[in-house]
This record gives sequence, C-alpha cells and structure tokens, in this order.
Amino acid sequence: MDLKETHISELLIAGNIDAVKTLTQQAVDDGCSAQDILEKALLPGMDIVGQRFKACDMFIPEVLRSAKAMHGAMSILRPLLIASGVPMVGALVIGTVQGDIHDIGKNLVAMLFEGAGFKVVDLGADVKPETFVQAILDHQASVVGLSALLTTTMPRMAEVIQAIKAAGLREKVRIMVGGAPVTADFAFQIGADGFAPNAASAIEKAKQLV
Ligand code: B1M
Repeated sequence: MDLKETHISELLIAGNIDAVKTLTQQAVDDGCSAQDILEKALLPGMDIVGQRFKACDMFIPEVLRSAKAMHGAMSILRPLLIASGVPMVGALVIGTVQGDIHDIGKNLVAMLFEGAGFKVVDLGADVKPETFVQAILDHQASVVGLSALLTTTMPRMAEVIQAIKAAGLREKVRIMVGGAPVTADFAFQIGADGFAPNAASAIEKAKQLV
C-alpha cells in the first residue's frame, strides 16, 4: 500500500483528527508497518506544520488540531511500536522541562524507548526538577531524558542536572537531552552525558550510555 495515497500527511496538516485516526488504523489493517506510517506519513506532515507555523501560514489553534491528530494516530501505533521491541534494558525517566508544554517529540522518544525495551516512566510536560529527582529514586532509573522545544526553557535542563547532583544521584544516572533547539555543544556545556537530534538516534545513544 502506498502511504502517499492515504493522504494521512495532508489530513494531519489540515488537523482532521478523526480522519487521521481512521486512516492510520486502515493503513495498519492493510499491512503497513507502524514505523513506516510514522516515518513516511506522520513525521513529514508534522514537519510541514512546523514550517507553516514559522511562516505564520498556520496559527496556534490549527497547530493544536494537528498535534491532537498526531496523538490520535500515535494511540494506534504506540502498542505496535512497543510490541516490536526487545527485552527491558533499564528504566528511563523522561519529561519536558518546566515551563515547556511541547510534548509530541518527547512522547515519540518515550515510545521508541519502550519499543527498544526500556521501562519508561513518562512524567509528561512542564516538569519541575524535583519531580525528576523523585522519579529517579522511585523507579531506580538508569537514564534520564530531558526534552525542551523553546530556547527559553533550555536553561531548565541545567537546573534539572543541578538538582540531580544535589540529591547525590549524578553518578547513578546517564542524562540525555534533546529537542529542536538543543545542540551537542549545549549538552556538553550543561554537563549532560548525551544528545540526540531525533528519536531514533536517542535510542542508539542511550544504549551506548547504559
Ligand atoms: Co510551539 N513553538 N509554542 N507549540 N511549536 C515551536 C517549538 C517553535 C519553533 C515554532 C516556531 O516559531 N517556528 C517556537 C519556539 C521558538 C524558540 O524557542 N526559538 C514555538 C513557540 C514560540 C511556542 C509558543 C511560545 C507560542 C506562543 O504561545 N506564542 C508556545 C509555548 C508554550 C509553552 O511551552 N510554554 C507554543 C505552543 C505550542 C502549541 C501548544 C500550539 C503546540 C504544542 C502541542 C504539544 O506539543 N502538545 C506547538 C507546536 C506543535 C509547535 C511546533 C509547530 C511543532 C513541535 C513538534 O511537535 N514537532 C514547533 C515548530 C517546530 O518544531 N518546527 C513549535 C514534531 C516533533 C516530533 O518534533 O518536538 O522537535 P520535536 O522532537 C523531535 C526532536 O527534537 C527530538 O526527537 C523528536 C522526534 O524526532 N527530541 C529529542 C525531542 N525531545 C528529545 C529528547 C531526547 C532526544 C531527542 O532525549 C531525551
């Protein structure tokens, strides 16, 4: 089945929540792999949403509808992506840092970590440093993943790392950072152990670290 013919990308950009979910289910039923639907239809659609938002061709309510459509499709793909995974390799605590409510990329990273065999503790978005620390203790996490989509919330990543150090946990966890404005240089400056530009490379990097 040619995923282009399903028009999932176009409907995602148009924010058609019901149609994106229905067509994602149909594509699965027709034998498309969850990874193909994600990489060939959904992610390219979200890229275009980002470009149009930047160019002021789309506004926040429209972008939110596309984000909701993406979440709906993900609710179908998530169990399939996870099911294609391997046995557990460690516990990962992940969240978007305080002040930042962007969670689509973080959810994707979390989902692929689950698929890669990690036990994932997803703290959601707008997460305080102390919440990360408590979750590391509660779940004996070996990896912490921090996501930020705003240049203004990138410094919150350094605050989480400081809080982890202050709690005496720095040697126990590997810390990974990511999100559109985050760079390898920034990760190094704030004392993170790793950076990944996208979800797939985040998994590879984390596996090297643990
Ligand atoms: Co926001 N927003 N937004 N937004 N938004 C951006 C980020 C922006 C770049 C748009 C733009 O101007 N071009 C811009 C930031 C500019 C900047 O800081 N330099 C921006 C802005 C300004 C804002 C507001 C301030 C707008 C306003 O209110 N005036 C506001 C902020 C609210 C807040 O957080 N306090 C805001 C709000 C929103 C919505 C609520 C409307 C919505 C979020 C919905 C949601 O997430 N539930 C939204 C969206 C959707 C976007 C864009 C269009 C798309 C983001 C997205 O989901 N991309 C975005 C433009 C863009 O990025 N092109 C934009 C798809 C996602 C799969 O990619 O998240 O990058 P991404 O994740 C990737 C990688 O980055 C990486 O892997 C993922 C998958 O490959 N990755 C990691 C992410 N986390 C990782 C962690 C890792 C490793 C890799 O290790 C742990």
